[in-house]
Amino acid sequence: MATHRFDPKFTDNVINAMGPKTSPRMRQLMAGLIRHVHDFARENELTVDEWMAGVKMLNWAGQMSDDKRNEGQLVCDVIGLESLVDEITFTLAEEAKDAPTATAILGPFFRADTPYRENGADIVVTKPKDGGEMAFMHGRVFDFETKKPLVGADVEVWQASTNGLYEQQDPEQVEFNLRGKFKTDAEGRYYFYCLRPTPYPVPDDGPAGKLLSLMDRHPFRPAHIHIIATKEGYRPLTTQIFDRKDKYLDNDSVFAVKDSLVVDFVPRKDDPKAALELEYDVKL
Ligand code: MBD
Ligand code: FE
Repeated sequence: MATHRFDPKFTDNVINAMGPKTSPRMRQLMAGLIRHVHDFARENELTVDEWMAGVKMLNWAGQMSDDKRNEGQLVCDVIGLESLVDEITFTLAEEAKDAPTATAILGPFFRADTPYRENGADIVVTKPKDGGEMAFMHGRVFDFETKKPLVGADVEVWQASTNGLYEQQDPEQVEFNLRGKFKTDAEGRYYFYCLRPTPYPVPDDGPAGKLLSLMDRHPFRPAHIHIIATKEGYRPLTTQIFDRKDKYLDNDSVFAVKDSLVVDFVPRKDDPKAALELEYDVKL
């Protein structure tokens, strides 16, 4: 009696309702998703109120999102999903021992329309009110197998200001502040001025922040600079680099830190524009 209260056959029925025109990948993904979500509900004896709270959170995330804010992605980030997908992708791609530069997640503040700047440019167009620390960032892009420098590769970077806000979140910053796209020169070099990045909280006024507080977690990310490096004929690289001195390296709210992506800012001499320097080579 009552054996069908949590009968897993119900789950099979739902999965088997898919028709023959579904693609094999869609069938696999939806079958897995339905199975795990049903198991989650059964294992936890999910209540109607708890399920509806989840639905409300999804709707809230959708309502908050526009071209300046991607709350659905941020919710995935705080439960580690974007970092897990990144790890799966990188691990599957990493055949060789001397691998290309490690990947990290894109995050919600990338802008596809970032303009090119000349090497040597200063991406700090709106100076932070508290000054911030200026750094000269430079390096080369290499082919990881041949070790040859790549000429004409694109290196795109973006970072938050010292108030913890990316340009599109902050009416005080000019458009594309702290963003730039650079082409490597004849020696494969890129170089520009930026800020030493500072730790900051992910936006916590929406469902992602609500989830963090319900899980008794802080919203902080360690100081980082985002990088996308591309060159025709190579797998595009999306990554982030992290300041070794940051106190949140071991507890990033979105779980993106990898050891090989931790870098050292060092003192720079005889440059009136920057007292710090960061050398970072990218291997594609
Ligand atoms: C960020 O700045 C970020 O880089 C990621 C991955 C998630 C939230 C805020
Ligand atoms: Fe970021």
